[in-house]
Amino acid sequence: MSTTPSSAPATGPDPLAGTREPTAADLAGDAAALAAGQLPTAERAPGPAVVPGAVVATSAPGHSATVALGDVLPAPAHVRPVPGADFRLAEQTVIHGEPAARAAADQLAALLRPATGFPLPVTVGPTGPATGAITLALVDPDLGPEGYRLDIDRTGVRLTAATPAGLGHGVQTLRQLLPAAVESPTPVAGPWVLPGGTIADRPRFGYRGAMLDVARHFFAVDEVLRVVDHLARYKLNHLHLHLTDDQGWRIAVESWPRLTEVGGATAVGGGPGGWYSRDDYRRIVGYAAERHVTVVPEIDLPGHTHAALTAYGRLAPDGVAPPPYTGTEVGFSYLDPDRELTYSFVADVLGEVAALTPGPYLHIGGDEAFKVPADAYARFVDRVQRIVASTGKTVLGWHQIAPAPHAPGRVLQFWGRTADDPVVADAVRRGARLVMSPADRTYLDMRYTPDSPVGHDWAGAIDVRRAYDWDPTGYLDDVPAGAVLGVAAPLWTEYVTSRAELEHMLLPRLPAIAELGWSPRASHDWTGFRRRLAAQGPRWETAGTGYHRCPEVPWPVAVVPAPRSAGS
Ligand code: TNX
Repeated sequence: MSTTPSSAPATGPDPLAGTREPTAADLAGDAAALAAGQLPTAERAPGPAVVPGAVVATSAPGHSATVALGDVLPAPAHVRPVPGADFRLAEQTVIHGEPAARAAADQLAALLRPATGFPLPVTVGPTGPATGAITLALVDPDLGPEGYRLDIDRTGVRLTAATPAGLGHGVQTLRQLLPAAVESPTPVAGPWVLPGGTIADRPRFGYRGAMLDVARHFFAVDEVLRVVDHLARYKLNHLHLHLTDDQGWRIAVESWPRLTEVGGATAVGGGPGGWYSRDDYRRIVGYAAERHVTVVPEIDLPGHTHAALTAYGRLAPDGVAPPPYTGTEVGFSYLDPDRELTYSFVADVLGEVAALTPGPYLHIGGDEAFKVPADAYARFVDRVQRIVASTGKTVLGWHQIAPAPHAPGRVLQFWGRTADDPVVADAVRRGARLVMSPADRTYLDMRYTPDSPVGHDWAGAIDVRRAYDWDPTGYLDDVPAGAVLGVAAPLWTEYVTSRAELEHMLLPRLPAIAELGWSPRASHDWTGFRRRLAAQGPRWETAGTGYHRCPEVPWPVAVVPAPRSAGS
């Protein structure tokens, strides 16, 4: 097998030689979709968007060329293709893992079985078959807590990492190295060829995430799990859940039951709302953890608390419970920072949420508390930061918490739009670190273009190139690169009401953020990214995932894989 020392130069997307450019037919297909003037089928209809009989090309067995080794999104750090060393998955292929790699081996088998129809038995033990196997092993190849290495040759595939998370990311790479038909929920014809060579990969940043606002509109557990799947596919490792806001309180708190019973009963526009029981939340957290995604729960304080006040009038500054709020204004509600009841409430809520959350962070919001004077606000944040510390968690908050005193480890989520933010720079000098979510680049609730059917526009339109073409460590002045923990893309849901709309807003911008978070800066390249992104379209369509077929990406014409026949 070839070797790639971890010191090999970052080749980024350059080794993508051999991948096809869009053909005239592809571009004609795009034009036709755009001329239709509305969301293409893939965006409107969750569920398999490409079905036999649809107006798309049908492939014979041998449905597509082998994927090039570097055609992975996010772009891997080191790629060394070896021509002629492809491995072909077959009926007899075995997936073998040492005991600690069992979960990743099972996950890989579960991803590959539906489309291939192969049994892909998982065997566990110290050493696997010498040939014809995909072998997963936990070794220490100096690839860090999330890195992995993949060696593919004619005799087999070897995936190694130092941690289960690294193996999980390697599994996602293997999935992308197979043809798009691998996303089919039912067996389709092969061949199932993995390109030969070596990938040695690790992330640029440790925090790569997305936020889902389940407060403005509620999303059921299954919808959240689908979002986790989208994150895991692109190696994003944090799901921030915005659990509370003026329009709804979505997480059960046993010591304050009316928060959900009353505060969870509505949503923007007056819909029925909804909330997660403790078991629902545990299910989300557990499903995410299996995919190496850490859930970051946000309880937005002291503003954005109207739903809590509807449930418990005694928390309201005037002691009177207001009626529910179903509009989209911000900044009018607050908990009184000068009352002790406020802090016993906050301690109860944060204590329960911390106990349910295995991850290290508690997000305390802190944005848009316009009615609270600056000095009272800073005192409030200081005290809440101490409450978070007493739960054993680390504070994350929107960057408005910057003026408060430093708390050990605290992280500010920057959602501003200007490079010059002396208050944030000062907080960084006092020890804070940053997650970058600049609104004009990462806000997935913004429209793609001014005439998009869904979304806000206060931070401008964000097309996929705008989401991609910036640098998380280059955005803010006077902040050292080492203070940036990573990047995250918030999806606020004032105007997002369904799974179809969620996926329309997430895809294809989420992979742009994922690549900023994972890939080496030296590999940043719009042309290569857009070509690799285009190749995700057929994958989403085959998997029944909606996405926005934005015009700046050369989406290929959808291809229906032929059903599997005996021996294919
Ligand atoms: C600002 S960004 C907010 C949210 C809104 C969002 C809409 C932030 C921390 N606060 O309350 O939903 O704009 O884009």
